[in-house]
Amino acid sequence: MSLKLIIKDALGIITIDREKSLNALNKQVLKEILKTLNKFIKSNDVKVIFITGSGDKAFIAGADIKEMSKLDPKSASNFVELGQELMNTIENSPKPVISIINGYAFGGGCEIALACHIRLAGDNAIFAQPEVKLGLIPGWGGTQRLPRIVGKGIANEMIISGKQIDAKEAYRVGLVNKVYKKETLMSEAIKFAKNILNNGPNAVSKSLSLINDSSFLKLEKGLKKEAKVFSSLFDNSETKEGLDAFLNKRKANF
Ligand code: DAK
Repeated sequence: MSLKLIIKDALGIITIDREKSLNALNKQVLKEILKTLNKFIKSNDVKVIFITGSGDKAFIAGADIKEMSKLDPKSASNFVELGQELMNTIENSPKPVISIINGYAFGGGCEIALACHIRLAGDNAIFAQPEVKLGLIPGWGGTQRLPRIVGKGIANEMIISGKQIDAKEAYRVGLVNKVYKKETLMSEAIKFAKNILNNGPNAVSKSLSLINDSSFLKLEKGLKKEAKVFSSLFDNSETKEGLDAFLNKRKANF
């Protein structure tokens, strides 16, 4: 097993445990993350999911270049499918998936972070899409998700130069939601997650799904869908509980 897993207080934490290779992603790790993610998505004990890397140097230094150097077109296609299935599973997860970026987030590592709903970084985090330096292009969604998050100009710059940006710059361009001191990153991330855990899980899940839809739906269609989902909530016990709790000045029991 290349992962360390913890479930505590409704938080499922996936830690990639390949510190010596800076948590680089080989086929085995991709399969294990995908399997765990699907397990956490089904589990009643998990409401928010974290993905992070072990050690204090790297989140994920990209795809495992040693393994990748042996790929041929057929095995490369297999590798891309597995990677894209993982990124899509993260992005479409009905439970929030948050990347806790504790160091280098390069190539496929940056792409995992991009697929997550929220990115929290330590002040030592460094981001890059350096594939062009290897004669490659981002293959797990970097060319599609990065411009949607930071805009085309910054995405063009990062992808065709392969340059590194630090946590401060990543925050400035909107690549990460928050930057914390590296020593307090995990404790701050847990506090951050508690704000989500207190809310109605169905409302959280429906919101994530509609926000995802906004990437490809025309505004008019997106608004219609939002109105439909909004109305459907009035048949839902979670919504009734939330409204009743407010009116009776008590904490909602979701
Ligand atoms: N893969 C394998 N091993 C890696 C690695 C990686 N990506 N990154 C680092 N390591 C290993 C190093 O080889 C070294 O191992 P030993 O020599 O000790 O055995 C160990 O981790 C420590 O690394 P360094 O000695 O280099 O540490 P430094 O602090 O000096 O430098 C660094 C840290 C992150 C700046 C440097 O390690 C670095 O530049 N690493 C490579 C980063 C990189 O280029 N990552 C992007 C990879 S490309 C695909 C779709 C997507 C992708 C692939 C295929 N399909 C469509 C098929 C994704 C591609 C990528 O992610």
